[in-house]
Amino acid sequence: MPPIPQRDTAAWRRIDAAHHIHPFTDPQAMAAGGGTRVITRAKGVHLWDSDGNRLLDGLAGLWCVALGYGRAELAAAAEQQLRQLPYYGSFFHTTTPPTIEIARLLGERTPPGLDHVFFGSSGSESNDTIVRMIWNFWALEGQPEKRILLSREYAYHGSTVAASSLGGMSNMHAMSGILPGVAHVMPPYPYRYGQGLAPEEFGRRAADVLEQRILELGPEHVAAFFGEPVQGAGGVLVPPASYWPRVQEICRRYDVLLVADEVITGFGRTGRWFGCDTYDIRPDFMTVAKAITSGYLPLSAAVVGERVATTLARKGGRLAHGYTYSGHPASCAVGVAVLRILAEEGLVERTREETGPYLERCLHQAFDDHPLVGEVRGVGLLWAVELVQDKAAGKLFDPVGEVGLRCLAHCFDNGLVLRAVRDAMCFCPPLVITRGEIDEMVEKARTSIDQTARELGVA
Ligand code: PXG
Repeated sequence: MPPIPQRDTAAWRRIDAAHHIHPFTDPQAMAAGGGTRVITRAKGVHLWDSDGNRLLDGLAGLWCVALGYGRAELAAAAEQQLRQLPYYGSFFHTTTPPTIEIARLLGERTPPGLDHVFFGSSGSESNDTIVRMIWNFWALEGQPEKRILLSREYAYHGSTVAASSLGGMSNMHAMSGILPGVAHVMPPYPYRYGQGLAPEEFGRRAADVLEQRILELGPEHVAAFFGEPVQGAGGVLVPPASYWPRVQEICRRYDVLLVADEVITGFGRTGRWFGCDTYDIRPDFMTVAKAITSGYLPLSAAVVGERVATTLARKGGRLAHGYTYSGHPASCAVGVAVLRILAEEGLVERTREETGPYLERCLHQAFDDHPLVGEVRGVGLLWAVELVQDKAAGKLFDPVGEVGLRCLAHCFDNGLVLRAVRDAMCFCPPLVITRGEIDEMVEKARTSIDQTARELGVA
């Protein structure tokens, strides 16, 4: 076969349009917008596309490239492992050294009592793993009728059948329906649900909605509650301090297992190793992925707490579950290197004490008084600036989402990648971002939001 000839951007776009089905993309809108953007290289917090444009990546890829691009240590860890043992699985009593090593490191880093891990290649897979383990657990405990799974509106837990059902994205449910026995409750999102209430009061009410739903369904039927410590893809929904303690109390009261989906919040993003540390959550399971390898190779884990792990080990017999790539040695080797670098470079502490607070100050300074901005919210290096129709009344745009997309287009034109969730402009830069780069990011966001405001005639 002759080698594929070097393509120019127009050729790439043509071929891509003909053959590549993109996730979460409307092909007609993509064509109307000039076709796909071809990213060809990256270094640190910057990307370059095939037209030579330089972009600051304010979203760390898809919320994952915590250590930034071009880390030679990560490439070296992958290469070394690929040369020594590129693949072996963990079915049928086998494993590999990096798989063992990262299992140990995860046990050490995660909150006490979460010491057992089952590997996958994506957050979606790990959430599906957890669903199967939950159903299995309750059956082994003699309560097979405990099957209902609760989660929240605007949650994102992935795109597999169970994960997309758990997610609270109505467009995803519209595409293919959801599993029976999954129900969604109100998230702690005051702009949509809590007008006029003080944050802490609203946080308590949001938790109480969970309790009401458990009582309606019957606690004997409710198996688990899934929640991201901070809802990421739902628009960086930061819970009031009153929310998680009450949710945990409710889950305990009705013996509902608690799953903390840390796919975005894990590995320093909120300024502690896990969102569970920031919000003092002691879950029965944790889902981790994304930053565990800084996105360099696919890896995820279902972290299983003592109670479930003990039952599965004592009564479960042969676990009938697994993926070819569970515990993939090259992914695990990169994961081990990521965890080492996060610790050696003090990136978790730096996020908590330096870069996180600096970004917070910069965003408040730039946007608190901006007429288009209703709220600046976030924690660590995970932030959102929500654009609203009426700042004084706290009123969202109707229809929601168009202004966010318009602003996002300006961001790209100004050399900045963000994520628009409805009309919330979301920031999740690599944890290695410097103060100077934060200045660049916020300045570009400000220019883009100003342009959007001018077009809408907002002074
Ligand atoms: N849980 C959470 C909290 C996530 O954010 C998943 C699970 C699923 O992980 P996988 O690896 O199966 O994608 C995610 C993923 C976006 C965006 O644009 C968000 C995610 C993935 C891709 C895009 O907001 N979150």
